[in-house]
Amino acid sequence: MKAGVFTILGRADSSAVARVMWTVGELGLPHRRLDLGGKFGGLDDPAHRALNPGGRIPTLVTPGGEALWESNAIIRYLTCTYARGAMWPEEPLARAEAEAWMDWSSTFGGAVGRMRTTYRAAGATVESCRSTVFGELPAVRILEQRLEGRRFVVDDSLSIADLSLGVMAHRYARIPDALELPATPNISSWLDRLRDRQAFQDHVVKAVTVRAHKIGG
Ligand SMILES: N[C@@H](CCC(=O)N[C@@H](CS)C(=O)NCC(=O)O)C(=O)O
Repeated sequence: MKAGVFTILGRADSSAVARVMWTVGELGLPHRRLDLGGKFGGLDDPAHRALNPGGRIPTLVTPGGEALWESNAIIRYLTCTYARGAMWPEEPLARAEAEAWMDWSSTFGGAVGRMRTTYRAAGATVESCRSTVFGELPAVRILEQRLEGRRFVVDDSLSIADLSLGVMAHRYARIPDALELPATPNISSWLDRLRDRQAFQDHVVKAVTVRAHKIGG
């Protein structure tokens, strides 16, 4: 692996890769990304499996050659090392609070993922997918409520909680208007704050906004 540079293995339009790329961008770490997964394949290559036993993306290889996997674990490692006391809260209780939101991001991400799969299915119509999509809204309401009166998910500045939730929230915000989802002003304002950040633009907005989404494919 290249000296002095973090290597991220994974296609850019994966949500899990995007959140790690966003983190690396926020931290200003020298890095490169190599395509893997999706149409690029390679997940089950023995060389990749040796780095990442789970066989998914992303995989991070440090400048020292150590490999890490699971995006949230990678985010914790990078912020603990390079943003301790800032994006990675040092005080144990504050950190546990941020980590709870980080762990919960899989619940939120799962809900948004199921919404997307439902409305993007071939032949789906507003009528056919509405009740399934609306059935996933409780997770959205939890985040909306959490952001009431808050600029970021914990405290007043960007943390590991935002880094793990922001990509799927960006995807949620792109669900077509035709579905008439209830307004989520707190999530919208928070996403505006995230979009003001260059690293979010570079590694999330430009990377995962791959095509216009419409109902039925
Ligand atoms: N919990 C894992 C999820 C990893 C995961 O499922 N990644 C997806 C992309 S978001 C993947 O590897 N998909 C297979 C592929 O892209 O070929 C993480 O956060 O790193």
